[in-house]
Amino acid sequence: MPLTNTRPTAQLQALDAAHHMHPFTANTGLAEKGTRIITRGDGVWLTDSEGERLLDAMGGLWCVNIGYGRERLAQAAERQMRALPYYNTFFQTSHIPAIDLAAKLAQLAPPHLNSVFFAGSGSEANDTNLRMARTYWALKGQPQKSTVISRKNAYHGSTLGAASLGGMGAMHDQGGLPIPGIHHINQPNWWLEGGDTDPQDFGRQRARELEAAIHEIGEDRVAAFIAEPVQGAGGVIVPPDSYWPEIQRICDAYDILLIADEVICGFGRTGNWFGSETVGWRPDIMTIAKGLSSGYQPIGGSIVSDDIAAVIGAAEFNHGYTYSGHPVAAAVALENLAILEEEQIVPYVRDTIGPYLATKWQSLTDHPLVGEARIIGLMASIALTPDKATRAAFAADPGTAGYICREHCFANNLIMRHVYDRMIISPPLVISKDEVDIMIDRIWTALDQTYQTLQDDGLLRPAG
Ligand code: PXG
Repeated sequence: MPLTNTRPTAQLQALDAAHHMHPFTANTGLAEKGTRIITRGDGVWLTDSEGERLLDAMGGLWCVNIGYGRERLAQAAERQMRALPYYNTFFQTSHIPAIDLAAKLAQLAPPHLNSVFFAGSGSEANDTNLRMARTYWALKGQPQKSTVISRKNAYHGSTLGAASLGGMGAMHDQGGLPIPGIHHINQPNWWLEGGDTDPQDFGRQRARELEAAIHEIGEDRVAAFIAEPVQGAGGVIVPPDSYWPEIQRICDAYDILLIADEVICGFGRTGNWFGSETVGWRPDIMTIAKGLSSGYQPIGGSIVSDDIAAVIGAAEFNHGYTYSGHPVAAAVALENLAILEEEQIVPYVRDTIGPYLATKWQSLTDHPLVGEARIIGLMASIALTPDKATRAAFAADPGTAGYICREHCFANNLIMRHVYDRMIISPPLVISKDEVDIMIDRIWTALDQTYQTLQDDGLLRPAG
């Protein structure tokens, strides 16, 4: 029996406002406005407590790759809960879902990555990676090789370690971050930071900042470089093509580990199983979460190279989470991977729906507000600008225009996010062509309305 909401929205909103602290939110302001309460999901569609249907162009939070409402995942969870709802893997025990999921991930991952350390989320997995990379070098007799290089505007999670690895200034400003031993280089965001430089030259320059940082810190003091194949939460920043091979060249030239954060890019998002394959990286560690279970259960992990597994395995790695490899989460993840394979969803993204969306996405640059449109697989972004020719920012505070656009999207029953003045999407991978058409239609409507609002409010002015 499907659950149906029978409670008044206002009552739910009041309880939410009184007791629920929302992540990344000014809760007092939200309490005054009231939350939109989501009650059901089916495919790419959500239903709210008023019975409105919304097209979820964000796939939840970049994670519902196989879409909402999959009965098979509910059944897998129920079966596993009845058989064994919980057991740990700490003290010489194991269980079937964790064993099968680790083996399946080893099969899906590049050939040299065959071992999995489970976590409950992407943040936890990146904390694991930080400790594992440093421990790896310490066990090899080089404890001073401990600095991890990352990028500004990267997102690697919200725990102390992961937020330090990330490059979000607003996060570092709160709680005394980053922790020591993390170094941030610039991101490959040509639209915002490329100036007059040719995009391909800019891509190479930004990659070579990694080499410069290694020289500055000293190769014998750098443990690893961590990066998303394509920055997601930073605004779906698809770098110029020249960027990725240069990063791989530099990682090969120096004795440092490459950690590919696949939390968003993994499990079909970019048209291959892993974003690393799409961008031609050969990582030593991959961070996974989100699409691993399509968000149906909280689970993450690190898939590591044979070399790292051998070195780390020789000693006791004093690290682990109560829910590492949780049997219900692992069983649900396995069912999710089975569906991704059976329905050939990864080739569908690469060969069918990705190219279909790409054409429509590029056409958004015909809108007067849209500067560049970038897309890779089924993650995409557009940059809003008051002047395309100069790639100008708005005179208003960054994010003002983006927020207005997001509000218009929401009012049109389309969930599309903004990162400052970039609009981003990451829809379920099962989205159909008809649904892409509806999504693009609603985006056009929201862009027209945004243009009108900006004009009415005198906000169409470029920054001086
Ligand atoms: N790495 C990447 C690349 C991510 O995108 C994490 C790690 C952390 O995963 P957990 O499971 O701990 O959340 C993420 C998460 C946003 C947003 O606003 C993005 C994420 C999380 C919350 C908000 O786009 N990505």
